[in-house]
Amino acid sequence: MNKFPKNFLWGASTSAYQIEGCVEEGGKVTSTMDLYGDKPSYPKGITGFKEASQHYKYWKTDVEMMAKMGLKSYRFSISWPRIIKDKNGSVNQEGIKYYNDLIDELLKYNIEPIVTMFHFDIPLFVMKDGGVHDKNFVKHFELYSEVLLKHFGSKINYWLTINELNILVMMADGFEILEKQDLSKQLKVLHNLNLAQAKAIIKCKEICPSAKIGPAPNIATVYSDTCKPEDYTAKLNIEMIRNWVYLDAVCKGKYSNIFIKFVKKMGVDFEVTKDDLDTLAKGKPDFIAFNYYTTMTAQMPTEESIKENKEKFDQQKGLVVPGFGMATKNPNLQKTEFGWEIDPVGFKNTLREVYDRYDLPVMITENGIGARDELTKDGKIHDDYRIYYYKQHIRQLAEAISDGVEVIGYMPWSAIDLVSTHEGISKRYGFIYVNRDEFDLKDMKRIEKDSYYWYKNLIEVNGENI
Ligand code: BGP
Repeated sequence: MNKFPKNFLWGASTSAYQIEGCVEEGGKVTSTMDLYGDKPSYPKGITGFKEASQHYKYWKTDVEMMAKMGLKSYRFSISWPRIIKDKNGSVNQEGIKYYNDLIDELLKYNIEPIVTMFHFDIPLFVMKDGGVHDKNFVKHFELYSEVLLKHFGSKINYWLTINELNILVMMADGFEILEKQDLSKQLKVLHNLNLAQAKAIIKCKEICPSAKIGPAPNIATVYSDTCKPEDYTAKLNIEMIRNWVYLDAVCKGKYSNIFIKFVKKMGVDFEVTKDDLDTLAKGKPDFIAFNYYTTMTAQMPTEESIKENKEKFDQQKGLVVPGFGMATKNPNLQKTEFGWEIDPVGFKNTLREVYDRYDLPVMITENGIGARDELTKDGKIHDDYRIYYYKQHIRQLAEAISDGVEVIGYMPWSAIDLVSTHEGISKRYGFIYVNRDEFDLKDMKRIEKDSYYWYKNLIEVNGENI
């Protein structure tokens, strides 16, 4: 029996601000992520994103190495601030040329380019024009998506709208979108991002009718900490605000009644007009892409458990809403050295839940393990823990497919080493090592890790050896 479909898109992922560097080159304007690393609140002792892996300079070498690894697809993001120069929508031709060349190079090697329109990096001119909670945001994003579709549409079969829309909303302060957590503004961010996404989907259907387009949130099955009914309520609450609100908006074209009531009970206005609902209803996706790293476990918090909870909030942990739900530890799971729980069976379950709920094909656009890889004296990187992580997850992916989930492709994080969203370059994810440290750029040499050769073999036999 074949474990994976014949044209399964084995691939790998990156994002522009984490890999490109060279932020002053190519007519790029400043983005929120360029400044993120300079913020007083940014963790000390780790690099920001200005140099990253200098993929802007080494893209040809990188693509050649990806081709030698046998990748069938490559998921990357286009940097909005490399494409649009100002609030009037002037287009930066250098940026257009850069991505056209990159796409052509991928096609030369028969690698399917899978393009994320927006992965966390917002041009500063958009922020100055009201920011993400302002209606202008939708207009700016619609215009940007139109430019992308017109310039690259003839070569792109799969588009992704917004990376981790849900995480952007939940961590709005962390991503420089809002000064502080503020539910009323976060709801505006949520709704604007949903409208912007719907507009991009509508544009895609108009300009590139044969292309497919989907969202790319970060989705995680949520367990109930115990079989206490209150904990199960917390599970339902947390999964609603962590997963389903976002996918409901794009796939069903509406917000659930329970979510609307929840917002009212919190005493916050959430304005959704008839026109907005029409837009959401027209902007339905062709597939669902999602990023999966781990699951979450929820309990109904008490004053005491909230006080005791020391978890810092990031993409995968630390979510607390008093009287509603709180993420807690799962004693059945091991953790990565950066504290994220490892849950391969949860991967299968998440795939099944998403497919079952929305009845659309799915694509995995991130999955992987961040680790402090070591370059040995003989120039090798023995990342057996990464191979082990992938084996466990790809086995569960095969099981999900055999259970009936329609999966288009698997693009783990990341193709090459890049700067982590908030933990520097020492938290490495790549199949390809980049020889630099937090602040010493060394020679930026690219070196294949053991996992590179392992993944190459797996792709060669279409995953049959898993
Ligand atoms: C996802 C983001 C990626 C990437 C990844 C790993 O949330 O989409 O951009 O950063 O997580 O996370 P981190 O870099 O924090 O380890």
